[in-house]
Amino acid sequence: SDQSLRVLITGAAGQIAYSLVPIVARGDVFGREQPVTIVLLDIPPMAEVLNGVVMEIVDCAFPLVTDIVATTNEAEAFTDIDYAFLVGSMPRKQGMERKDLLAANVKIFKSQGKALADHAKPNCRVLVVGNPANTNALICSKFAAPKIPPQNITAMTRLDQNRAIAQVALKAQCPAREVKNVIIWGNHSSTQFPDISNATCCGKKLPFTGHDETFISTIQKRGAAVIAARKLSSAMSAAKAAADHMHDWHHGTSDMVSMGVYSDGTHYGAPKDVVFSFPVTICPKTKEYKIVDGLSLDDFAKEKLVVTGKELEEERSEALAATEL
Ligand code: NAX
Repeated sequence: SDQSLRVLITGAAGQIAYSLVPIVARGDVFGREQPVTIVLLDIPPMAEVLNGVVMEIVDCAFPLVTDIVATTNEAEAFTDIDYAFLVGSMPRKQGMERKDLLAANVKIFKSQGKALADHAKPNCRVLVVGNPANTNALICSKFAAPKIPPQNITAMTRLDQNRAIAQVALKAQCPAREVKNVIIWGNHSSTQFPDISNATCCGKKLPFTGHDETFISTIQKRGAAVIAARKLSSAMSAAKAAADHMHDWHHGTSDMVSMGVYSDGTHYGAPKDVVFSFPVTICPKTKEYKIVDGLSLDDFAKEKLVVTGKELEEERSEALAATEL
């Protein structure tokens, strides 16, 4: 169908993609009436696994899936796409330094940024999930520009937001849907600042607002806790969060949601030219997000934003060196 949206998922043979594909294919992201063409990209050693994933998607007989394209060729994968979930990245290998991992991954996003510029639709919207997500998104945007504006390339902090909402809901003994205005600031890393000082539950201020280091570190370390228990990193919850992020970007939302977005240096003292997680709202008509301004930050919060901003600047200089920018 002509109106089918072309949706790319990279890392398609991996575990997050395995949970994400059915959410997209059922219509939970782009709508129950919206046909989709699912485009899957992974690397050549994963071609056989990828083929198995395609067999399963076929076997689901999803009514909304117009076509399935599976490839290990970047140019083919990025051609004419409307939306991209960039999930694929290199996992940390034994003995690998954090720095080496960053260098390896930003090179993937340099190449995919170029592929976006060369092949994607100019109004394509991109969510980077693969870590280091914020810095990968920054590098991707530099190589996708000027054809794709940096505003169209975002990084995922929605899993952190959902984790924070869930913890608040547990503590307040209310349903998660009643918890609003939880904010994730900064980097998707252990320096992120999950901020509940503006949060509400059932329209009322929380009974336990204020900054709580135990809560903050629970959110910061939740990913590690899942790995320790499951022996695998978060996948179901990561896929759900990626779907939430794209759903809200596509449909708009008046709720405050957190997204890693290109920072122009004019909001909350966050550094310029990094991808920083801010609270945003999204206009349902234009599908453009707007950073929520005017929230007050106390000294504790300001200090947290400085720390996570500095980390993003450090990652940026390593990434620029690794991609020869
Ligand atoms: P998996 O290792 O299961 O899958 C990753 C897949 O990506 C593999 O099949 C691999 O072959 C593929 N891949 C590698 N290089 C590629 C390339 N250049 N092009 C296309 N595909 C490529 O990892 P999974 O558990 O699915 O996690 C994927 C990424 O998400 C990781 O980087 C992970 O750190 C990150 N996460 C980010 C989160 C966030 O909140 N932003 C949370 C969840 C997750 O940890």
